[in-house]
Amino acid sequence: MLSNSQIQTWKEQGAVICQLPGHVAEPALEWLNSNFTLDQIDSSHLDFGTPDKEFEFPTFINALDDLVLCEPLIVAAQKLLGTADVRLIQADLWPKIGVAEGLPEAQANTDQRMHMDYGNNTVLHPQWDTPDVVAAIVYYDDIEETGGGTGYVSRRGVDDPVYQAPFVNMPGQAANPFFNDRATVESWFKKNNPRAYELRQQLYEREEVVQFKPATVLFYRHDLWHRGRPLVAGKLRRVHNLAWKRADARGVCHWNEGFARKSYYGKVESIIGRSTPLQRSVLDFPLPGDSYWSIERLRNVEARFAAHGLDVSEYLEKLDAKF
Ligand SMILES: O=C(O)CCC(=O)C(=O)O
Ligand SMILES: [Fe+2]
Repeated sequence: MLSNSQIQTWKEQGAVICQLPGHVAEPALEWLNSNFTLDQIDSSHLDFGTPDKEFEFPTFINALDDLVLCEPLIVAAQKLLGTADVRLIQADLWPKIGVAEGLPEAQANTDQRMHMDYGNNTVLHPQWDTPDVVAAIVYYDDIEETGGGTGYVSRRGVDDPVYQAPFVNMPGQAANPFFNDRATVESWFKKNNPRAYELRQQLYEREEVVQFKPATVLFYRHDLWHRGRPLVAGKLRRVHNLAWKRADARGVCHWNEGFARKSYYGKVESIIGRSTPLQRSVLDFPLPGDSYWSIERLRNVEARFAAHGLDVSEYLEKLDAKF
């Protein structure tokens, strides 16, 4: 899904846009177009994320869960992070609805402030040369109809003045108050930190906009300047926000609730059972050949999941290869 030059673009500039293969996106699109339309959703929910975490992975809607665990996305995350061992840390499907212009509310999500996402995903600070996380937005609608393309600012090399660490010139960092709304945030910076205000004005001037159609994917970094932009009033945009970390990343937190939490009813178990080893690995079920595995450990997970379709033969073969 990603060429070498696209991988380079992500590493150097912070973002790259591509298209999911049709056969991967089709079942999710069909499900969404029948079950997740304007008249079927709570139109009063205007914030990020699904209400009550309803569409956080695992949703037990196969078309959605299969998309989150599809191999092309995992392979892209592996390539971008430069490691075979990646973990899913976020997967949430959420609606954004266009609202008619009104007085801005400080925490409104409609016309977001420029920000980076690392702040509520890690207890540390990102380092540009060694990215730990790749985030993605999968779009299910057409910008021509809905508007609301994500805005982002490509990094222009190591000397780019807006990409000089530490990245604290944003709400919620270094004791700056947290507001979501652009107008509220920029009037605060203008008054309280004019230098940061000037820098942030450059971000808006340099903003590029993701032009999406159904199954477009924006891969971005948690240290990319970006923001959500207003939709056409009354229109619905549906997206999946996804993120993976390197298995050895320090400080990076899990966004979703623990994936095992809804076990016991056969649904989580069936995801383990029907997935491929690569798909399981993003849930921290070690890959075949991983030093974690022993005969005993394999027999135990087999006892737990064989009734749900887990076949451990590939893990056993790789285990034998070690001796
Ligand atoms: O809605 C979008 O296009 C981006 C949202 C975003 O960046 C966020 O909520 O952190
Ligand atoms: Fe964001």
